[in-house]
Amino acid sequence: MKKLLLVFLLAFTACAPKSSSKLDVTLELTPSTPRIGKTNIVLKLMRDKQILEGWNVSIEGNMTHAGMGTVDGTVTELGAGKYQVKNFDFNMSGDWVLTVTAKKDSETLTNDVKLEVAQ
Ligand SMILES: [Cu+2]
Repeated sequence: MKKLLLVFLLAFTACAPKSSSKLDVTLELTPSTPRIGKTNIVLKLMRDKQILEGWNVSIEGNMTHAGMGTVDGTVTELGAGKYQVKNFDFNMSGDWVLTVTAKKDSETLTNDVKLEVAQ
């Protein structure tokens, strides 16, 4: 009986949702219309209308077609909910998805931002 209960608990743990919820991301790009090349990005991050301060933030860019590597950026915190990514390398034109992830303590928030990069 005890063994059965343990199996049950393990199954429950595996199905529990991850600590993950919606991250609101606002992008400011320089140049403001993204095109191929190095781009400076300022991310404004909020959750439930609260700015995120002191979070560990990462960004990863992927294109929507197959056969391309991901592009990473180095994120530094500016304060007041803003985080900067210098020289993010949009190395091809077309449809991109930027996955922004913010971690603090045991929480992980993430969201995808879609944008089109011109020639
Ligand atoms: Cu591509």
